[in-house]
Amino acid sequence: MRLLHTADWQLGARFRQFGDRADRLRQARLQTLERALTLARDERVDAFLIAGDLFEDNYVQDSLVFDVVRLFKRFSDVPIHILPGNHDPSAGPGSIWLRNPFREPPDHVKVFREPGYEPVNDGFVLANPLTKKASVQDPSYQLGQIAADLPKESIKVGMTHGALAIEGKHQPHDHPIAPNAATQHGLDYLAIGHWHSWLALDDNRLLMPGTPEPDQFDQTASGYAALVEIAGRGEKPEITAKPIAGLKWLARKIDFLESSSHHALAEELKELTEQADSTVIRVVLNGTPERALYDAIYRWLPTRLDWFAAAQLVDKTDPSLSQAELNELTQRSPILAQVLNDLQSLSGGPTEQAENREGPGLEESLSMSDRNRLIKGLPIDDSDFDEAFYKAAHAMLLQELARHREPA
Ligand SMILES: [Mn+2]
Repeated sequence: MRLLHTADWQLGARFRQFGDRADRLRQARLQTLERALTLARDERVDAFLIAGDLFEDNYVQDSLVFDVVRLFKRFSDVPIHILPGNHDPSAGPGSIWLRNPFREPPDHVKVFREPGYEPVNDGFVLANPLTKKASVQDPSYQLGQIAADLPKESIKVGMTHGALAIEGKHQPHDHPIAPNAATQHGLDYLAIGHWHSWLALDDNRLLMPGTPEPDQFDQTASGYAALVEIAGRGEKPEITAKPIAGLKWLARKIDFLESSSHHALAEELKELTEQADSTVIRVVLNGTPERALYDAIYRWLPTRLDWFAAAQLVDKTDPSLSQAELNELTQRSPILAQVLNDLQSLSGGPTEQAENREGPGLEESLSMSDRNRLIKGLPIDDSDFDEAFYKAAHAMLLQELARHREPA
């Protein structure tokens, strides 16, 4: 038996964080679905499995639902088996599977609205759909009961949807599936969906293939469909991860604590030019930039990000302290003034001259030899304490002061 196992397409996902590019991301998912169906046809699989969450929710537009069925109709030689998941459950208001055109789907499209099974080649696909968003029941349990009524010697592939019941990694009401559910219920293979990264368990008899199109920046192991071959009853399934994603999601940052950070990003964005149309990018701005640099970044970066399929600019900067604010702070605290001065001096930068200041005067700056004398004998490994280290410490202290400044 040969299968192409997919899950978690989340068609119609809103992607609100990407503004007017959200539609580009939704379109990409339909294109990937078409690629996956083409792969299924080329590989001559016995069934194309969708193990839950084909749709984002039961409120997606009818036009999308019709587009999907129109696409399926172009692959009438590929048997398609659909399991309602927690995002698109088989019951409840607006259920896609009770709406047209899924109410009466094309002949080669099987929607498991109820628990049941379907003969496939020399075996069976057994399915237990989800009827609601949340449950503490293990949805694989029912598969064991269905399997018990089928011929002992036939290949049995289960299909359901939920979290893997791994200690500390799941919520109890998230349809928890036992990590050894396939062997426990006498299944040759258990095709599930729910989490968005590839995860195989139970001696490769249980697989969560992850979402075929990434939808997070920190996601690892998404963007695959699983080609599964089962030679016979009891044989170990042979699983191949087939990359099918159309878009790559990259997270980058500018850290204003590092003076060359924005140059490095500019360079990297240039190198990505050719892939920009197939890349979703997020740039996070961190640290306390000087006003002029900050403004310069905003004149350049948003336009540059427009080249990408979709982009997100996340500004986590703290505006830096003005000189007046800094004077005010250091005059109130001579110790703070001294620390800033010492850090500045140790980083090789110019220090404030005591005579130029009002209020309590500064002592002379700490020199490297003073510093060495002070920390001698302390259990400190100072091999990394170079000028750059003190420069960063100085910048971090200013940043902290800016973050905690009193509101004007
Ligand atoms: Mn799910």
